[in-house]
Amino acid sequence: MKLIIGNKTYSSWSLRPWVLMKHFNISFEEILVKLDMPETKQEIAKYSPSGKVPALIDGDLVIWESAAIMEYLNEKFPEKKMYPQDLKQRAIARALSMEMHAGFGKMRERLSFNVKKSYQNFDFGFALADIDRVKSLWMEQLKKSGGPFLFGEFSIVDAMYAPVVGRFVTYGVPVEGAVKSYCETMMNLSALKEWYAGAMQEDFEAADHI
Ligand SMILES: N[C@@H](CCC(=O)N[C@@H](CS)C(=O)NCC(=O)O)C(=O)O
Repeated sequence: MKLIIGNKTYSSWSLRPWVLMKHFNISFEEILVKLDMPETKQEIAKYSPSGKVPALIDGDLVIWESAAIMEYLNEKFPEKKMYPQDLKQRAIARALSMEMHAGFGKMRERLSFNVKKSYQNFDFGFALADIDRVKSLWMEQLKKSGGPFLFGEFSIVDAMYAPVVGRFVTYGVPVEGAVKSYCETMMNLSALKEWYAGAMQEDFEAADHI
C-alpha cells in the first residue's frame, strides 16, 4: 500500500491515517507531496482524485478522505481492532470521530496545525466554544473508559484527535486532570513522536493548514 501525504509540519489530515498505520504496524510506502509549491496541484493529481491529501493506494484501489481511509483499514485488518469491539461503543466512537472530521472549523482555523510552532498566552478568540466542546467530550469519554486512550485502547478516534492534541500543545491550551493525562499519553505515543520527528527534519515551508 502507498499513503500519499502532505508536509508533516502542516498536514493534520495526513497525520491521522499515517499514525494509525504506524501504530498498528501496517506496512506502507510513504509518498510525501510538498504543499503550496507551484507543482503541488499537479503532483497530488497523480494520486488523488479530490486534489487533496491524504490518499491511500491499495493495488488498483484509490481512497481519498482521511476518515474513509481509516474505515477501509479497519475493515481490511479486522484483527487489529482499530475500533472498540462492542457495537454501542463503536457507534459512539464513530460519532466522536465524525464530529471531528466534519466539525470544529473555528478551532482548525484559529489554531492551525503547525508542529514547529509554540505559543504562550495565545488568544483562542472565536475558537473557544470548539475547544471547550473537545475538552468536554474527551473528559466524558475518558471517565467512561478509564483511559489511557478515549476508548481504553488506542483506536481510530485517537488518530482522528491526534492533531487536536498537537494543537493544544502548540497553542498552550490549558488542560487538567484526565484531559491533561490524555494529551501526555498521546504525545508519548511512538507513532506520533515519529511523525513529529519527521516534521522537524523538513526544511521546506508552506502556508499553515487547517
Ligand atoms: N477532508 C479531507 C481534507 C484533506 C485536506 O484538506 N488536505 C489538505 C492538506 S492537510 C490538502 O490536501 N491541501 C492541498 C491543497 O489544497 O492544495 C480529508 O479528511 O482527507
